[in-house]
Amino acid sequence: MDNTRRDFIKTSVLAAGALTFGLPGKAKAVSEYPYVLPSLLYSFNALEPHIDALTMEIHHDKHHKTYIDKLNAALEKFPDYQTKGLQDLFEQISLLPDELKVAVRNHGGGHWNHSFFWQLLSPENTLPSATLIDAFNKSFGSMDQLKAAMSKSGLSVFGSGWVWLIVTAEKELKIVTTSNQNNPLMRDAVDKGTPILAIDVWEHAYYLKYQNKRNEYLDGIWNVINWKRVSELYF
Ligand code: MN3
Repeated sequence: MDNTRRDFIKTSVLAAGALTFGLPGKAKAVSEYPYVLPSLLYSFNALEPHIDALTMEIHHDKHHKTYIDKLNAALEKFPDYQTKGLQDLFEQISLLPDELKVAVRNHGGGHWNHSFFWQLLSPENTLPSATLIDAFNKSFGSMDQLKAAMSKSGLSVFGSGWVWLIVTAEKELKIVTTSNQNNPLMRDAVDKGTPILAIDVWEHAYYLKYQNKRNEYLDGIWNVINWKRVSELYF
């Protein structure tokens, strides 16, 4: 592939990503049925040494792919729900037929959460916008305190789950956690809101490199957060 073509694809993926997630309040579905695995915007080894290449490869190509395959398989039996976006399905999750409800929660959540997470990582050095830094200062005291509080919350998740930074209905920043592949967009979430940052704290996200030391993974990941993307999601 020549560079022009590669740049075109990269730009298209970025544009699709922007459309996909939109901005708080008007976020759209991650893509449409049948769902497909989104490409990463960086290579598997780009986040070394903080996240190792083999973890990225297995996490993206196997774990994320499996969520998509199982979500598609479940939706195959429910044509009426195939045309709804994933976020619509999250919004009405407790009203869905039982079999679909479980699949949307686990595999739909898995697909959305990972598609979101990949965009929030970058090998490049990025900084939050002045607006976002202001918001961090107001809500948490400083950006360092935001990071420390989010790492601490991530450490507190028992078993598998996620730590999120969300914008609440009151337009406030809040750190929340979810278990498994639940997310703050789901109708029955304890803390609802629009995510602008997420960290996967499932063992599959860090075990090969960090083993039981989730705290070290949660320290290291701050080196590869895509603050430019987080800033775009916040307004
Ligand atoms: Mn994961």
